[in-house]
Amino acid sequence: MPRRWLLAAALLTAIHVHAEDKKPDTPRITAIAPLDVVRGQETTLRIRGVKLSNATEVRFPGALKAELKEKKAADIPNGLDAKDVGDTQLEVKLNIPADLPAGPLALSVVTPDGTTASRELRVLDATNCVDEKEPNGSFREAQTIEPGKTVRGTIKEDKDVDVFQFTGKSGQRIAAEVFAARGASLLDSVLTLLDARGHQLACADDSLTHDSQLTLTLPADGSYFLIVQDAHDRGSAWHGYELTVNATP
Ligand SMILES: [Ca+2]
Ligand SMILES: [Ca+2]
Repeated sequence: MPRRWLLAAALLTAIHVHAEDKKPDTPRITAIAPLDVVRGQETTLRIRGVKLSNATEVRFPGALKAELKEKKAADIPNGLDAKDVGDTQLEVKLNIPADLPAGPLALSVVTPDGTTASRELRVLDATNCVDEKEPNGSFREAQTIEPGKTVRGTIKEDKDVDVFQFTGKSGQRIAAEVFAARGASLLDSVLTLLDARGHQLACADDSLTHDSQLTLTLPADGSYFLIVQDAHDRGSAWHGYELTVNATP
């Protein structure tokens, strides 16, 4: 795929320092995959962090119960440090009730060394979301999406680039947003909007913490591309995101 703009974006990208509180001896959640759950579905969640290997429970509010299936050492994604991203992971199964309200859902992990601070998942409605379909790493393979829906995707490996295509109209106002760093993802997103010929119209990096948000009034009727990538070209199963695109006439 044409990558000239990617090089430019990489050169313009600042190096970020994640200034989190990192007490090494405190149990802590560093990432959850996926970032969201869908109402009415059985879900397998993977939770990674620091000092989770003796976890006894993954705790949700109310009557929601999770079954702890597995505890093991976690692979360290390339270029990342176990002190930052944790070295243990859990797998839990849970059924998401169909009547659970859409929105944030907090969870924490209980261990003999203490309970982690809570992290939030998002509860989505199946009618409003669509899963990313690989391969979607080039303009030719772009995944067609509909404004108004949320795409659940992952920058699954180093240099993974996810390309989405939508049809827009001249004068339409587009608002596109990535949700990742504000949730429990390791992704530091960059979001780029291009026209049908591959010319860059807008690019956003850290709009809402490390998450990207852009708005633009479309200049013409036709196809447009949205590209999600990591600011440091890193990727793993823990680099999940939600991409939401809204269009107003
Ligand atoms: Ca992907
Ligand atoms: Ca970013």
